[in-house]
Amino acid sequence: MYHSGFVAIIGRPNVGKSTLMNAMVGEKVAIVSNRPQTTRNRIMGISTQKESQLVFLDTPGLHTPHNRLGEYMMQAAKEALQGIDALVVMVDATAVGKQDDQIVKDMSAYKVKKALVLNKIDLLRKDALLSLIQRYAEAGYDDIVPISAQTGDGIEAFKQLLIGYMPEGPQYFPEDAVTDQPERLICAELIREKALLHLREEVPHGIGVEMMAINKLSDNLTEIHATIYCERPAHKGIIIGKQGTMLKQIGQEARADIETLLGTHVHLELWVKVRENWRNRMDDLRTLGYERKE
Ligand SMILES: Nc1nc2c(ncn2[C@@H]2O[C@H](COP(=O)(O)OP(=O)(O)O)[C@@H](O)[C@H]2O)c(=O)[nH]1
Ligand SMILES: [Mg+2]
Repeated sequence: MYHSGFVAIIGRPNVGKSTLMNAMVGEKVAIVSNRPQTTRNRIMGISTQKESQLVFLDTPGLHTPHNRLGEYMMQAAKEALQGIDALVVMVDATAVGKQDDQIVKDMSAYKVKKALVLNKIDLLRKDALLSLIQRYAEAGYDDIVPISAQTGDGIEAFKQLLIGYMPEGPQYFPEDAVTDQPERLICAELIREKALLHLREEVPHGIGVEMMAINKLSDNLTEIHATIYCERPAHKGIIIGKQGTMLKQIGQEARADIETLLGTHVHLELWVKVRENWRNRMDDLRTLGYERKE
């Protein structure tokens, strides 16, 4: 008997949804950063066992959109909820607030198996954890599960719990599949992750990465050309940095991750261009990979 199904991970930005999915999959399929709204697409992560397959849907954090990119992101989060077999609602156990309570409440109406995950317990005192479990005891979830997605604490047990939620079903994806994201999109995301890591304040939110070319020069060498878009001329200077130091740093770190992903040496060329207001322009959203899939 094979068990399988789709599991959506929902919560506000920055609670650790993408970190959890990567931990479940055992590979980095979604980028992670301490900036809200790091994840912009619905990203699938697949975990295959001998007698089961879990297909996770990582989603952009639930927030109030301020531009078309934000609207696209919320649409992606909503669509992830269609046809799922289980729902994981996640809160950051160190920073629970009204927004979380609202999401926990809204999602309790879904008629599927539901787990409420309290993440980041590596940062939490025991008594604080216990009072949090009490706070949500009557919220209508099948299980309340404390974990640390980052250290891996509780992850294996949680995976077994989710497998128990799954109905009988087929193996949806080949056993070596880890994501539905094309390689070129993951490369673009890894570059964006490094930019998020190093850039301050409002610059990161306005960044988009377009892959211009991926050329396999040999079995052991891939050449990649990519453009980082930003919304203001002043941001371009910040991204490039003094004598190009910032761009060099972003490029070096992205290259290391891309080499792991592709399993070849990588020659990475980065450009920076200004595209004002791209987050509100449909054609720009499309070029940067934020496109409705139907
Ligand atoms: N200490 C700690 N940090 C975590 C944990 N899970 C995620 N984080 C951090 O929280 C931030 C947001 O994580 P991310 O997965 O991008 O959150 P998302 O926006 O919900 O997808 C990142 O800096 C992560 O490294 C955890 O269990 N413990
Ligand atoms: Mg995320």
